[in-house]
This record gives sequence, C-alpha cells and structure tokens, in this order.
Amino acid sequence: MTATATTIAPLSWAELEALSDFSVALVNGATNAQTRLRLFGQSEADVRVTLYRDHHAWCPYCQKVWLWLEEKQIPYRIEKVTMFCYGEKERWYKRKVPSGMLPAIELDGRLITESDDILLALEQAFEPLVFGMKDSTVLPLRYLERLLFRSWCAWLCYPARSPQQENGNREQFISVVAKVEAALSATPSPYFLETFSTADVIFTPYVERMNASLYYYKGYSLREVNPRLSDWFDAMESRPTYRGTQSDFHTHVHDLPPQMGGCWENSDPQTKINQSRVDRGPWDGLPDVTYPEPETARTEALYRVLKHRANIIRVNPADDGVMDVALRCALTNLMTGQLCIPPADGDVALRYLRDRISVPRDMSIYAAKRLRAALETTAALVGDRQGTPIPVQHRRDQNPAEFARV
Ligand SMILES: N[C@@H](CCC(=O)N[C@@H](CS)C(=O)NCC(=O)O)C(=O)O
Repeated sequence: MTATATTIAPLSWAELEALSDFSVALVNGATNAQTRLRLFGQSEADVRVTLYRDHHAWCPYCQKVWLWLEEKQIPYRIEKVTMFCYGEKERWYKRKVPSGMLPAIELDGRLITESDDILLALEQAFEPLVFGMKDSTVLPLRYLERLLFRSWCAWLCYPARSPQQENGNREQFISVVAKVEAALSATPSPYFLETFSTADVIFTPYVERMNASLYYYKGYSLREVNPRLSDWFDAMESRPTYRGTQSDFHTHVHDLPPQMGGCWENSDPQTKINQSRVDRGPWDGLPDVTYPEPETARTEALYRVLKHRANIIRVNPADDGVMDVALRCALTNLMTGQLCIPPADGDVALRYLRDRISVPRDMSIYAAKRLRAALETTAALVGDRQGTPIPVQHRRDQNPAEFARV
C-alpha cells in the first residue's frame, strides 16, 4: 500500500448487487459456457442434438464438438457430466456411456461417442463446416495435428532423464511447429485453409492447451515466437464462437496435470518467471489473449460471483464470516478501485478463490483477470500466505457437486 492510498469499508451485498449491471442472452446470444440450451433464433422443436460435455469445460475433445456446433449454429441442448479427475461420474451417464468418456452426442436420438465420429455424423446431418473431415485438404492437417499433439506430450508429460533428452524433446516439438507454421503459410488467410473451417476447429483445443502449458512448464511462448500461429490465434479470437469457449493460462496449467497424468517443468529460468506471472499475476498482458478487454469485464465478474456467493463462501476453507467480509472487500476493490482491508486470514481465503476461478466455466477470460487481480490486491493488504495448494493428482477441490447445493 502506498502512503497516499486511501482505504474504504466493504460495500454490503445489497450495494454490490446494485452495481451488478450485467446480462447475457444465454440461449440466443454469444457463445457461452453457462447455458444448457442453444437455439440461434430457432425454436426448441428444431433441436435434434444433445451434447454431453464436462461441467468445467476442461475436456479438449468436447471443445472441438462445442465449437463446431456454435460455428454451424445448430440448435442443441447441453448436458454436463463430471470428469473422473474432479468427482464422481453421474450414474445416468454411465448407463448411457459405460466407459464414462466424453464427449458424446445424441443426434435424432442416436448416441454417438468419439469426437471425430461425432463430427462426421454431424457433417452428414448438417453439411460440413466449409471443408469436411475427410476432405483431401483437411486429412493431412488432421494428421499434422496428431503429430503436434504427440510431440507436445513427449515433451510435457514425461520426465526427461537428462538435459540432452529435455533438449531433444524440445527440438522435436519445435520441428513439428515449423511444419504447422508452413501449413498456415500455405494460404493467404490466417487460417489453415483459405477460409475458417473444420481444420481450425480440430487444431483449436490442443493448440490452446499447448500455448498455456509450455509457457508455464517450459518457459516457451508458442503464440509469441511463431508468427503464423500468432496470426492464427488473433484470427480465432476475432470469432465470438471461439471467445466463448476460450480458457486462460491459469485454468489450463492446473487442469492439465491430472488429465494428462502429469506435466513436467524444466529448469529454464524463464519457466519460474512465467509460473509466477500465471499464479500470482499480474495477469494483464499474458499471451493467453490479445483482443481488447470488453468494458463489461468487471461487471461480468461481479455478476458471476454474486450468483454463486453462498457456495463460494461455504466451500472456502476459511471461516464463513471471514470469507464473507474478505470477499466483499475484494469485490469492492474490483468495482471501485479503492483498497479495502479484509480481516486477518483474508489472505489465505482470497487466494484460495483466486486459484480456483475456472475460465470459461465461471466467466470469460478478461473478467477472470480482473477478479484474480482484485482478490490478490486485497489479499496482499493483510499477508503473503497462499491458499491450500492446488492438487496435481486430481481436482476434487473442484467437485461440481459442491456447487449444485444451494
Ligand atoms: N478419442 C476420444 C477421446 C476422449 C477423451 O479422452 N475424453 C476424456 C476427457 S478429455 C474423458 O472423457 N475421460 C474420462 C473422464 O475424465 O471422466 C475422443 O476423441 O472423443
């Protein structure tokens, strides 16, 4: 705190409610992670598809199908299912899909699993997204995406036995990235083919996760050092569909370890710098997003916290009374820019929440950056203790069952 900074008392919940001037058109508006139904201006009678995807929007294969449906504006319902890493799989889902794997869809009552088979079935029913999965221009790109995926896993998800092996894995990944750069250079458009298509949808989930994880675990900024990929990310971010499904660095780097069976950091000094940025901020300017911040970022964050505040306070390890005041202090800072000193233990309580905001599940990327910053600024007023560490073997600290309770 600077000598000139003034502090104010926390706003009441009623005062905060009065500032929460935010609304979204979940069913017919822009792509969003909260809705259970998408109609794109059509009627419910037109719905032929149900998408089963994970509660937290962490599953990459679900993102692929989700983005495809949004781009094609196919009316669909969404049923959310728990992933093994964060809770217990719903019994009704296991009756439908005994393996419990996601995604799945029901198309005219027919159950289809495996994301590629799902896209093929959707193409048959609704026409391809410009170029089809089996188009001769798309097939080599699908192969390239799997090559990139494998070299990413080899680098990230296995411990290197020596610095030479670490370096070899890095070189191998970078050599495949060069092929991706060449593929992107093959057309004048920023996309993989002459226009946005299925090919971009196929690359999106893992390239987004590569960008986050390599920045954090390997000190390597995929988006910043590769000009064609940089243009591709920017082009993707010009699409409201992608923005609605887009996650941030913090969410991915902590959702990936249990899903991938571990992520291994290297000893590059840049890695530690990047980890501190992602975990403790400042979050502004991280290469997880480049489109301009919408004016609604703060009100969106406030609106989303107010909606779930009872559960947010209940699941926090701090005393409910402490978290109630501390949270109001952070929200007061979010909305007024003024410092508001939380009770003792507010540092632990607020940083616990800072570490568990999930994008896009809870809110969009800029709203989350604003909220994380307000939580951190407010926590720092009373101490430097961190919250309970984020587990790496599982994420049952994020069990959605806790949030189903009122
Ligand atoms: N080949 C499958 C892979 C799907 C997959 O691996 N899904 C993971 C989540 S990303 C899953 O459902 N795992 C079970 C769970 O985590 O509950 C596809 O393309 O759909």
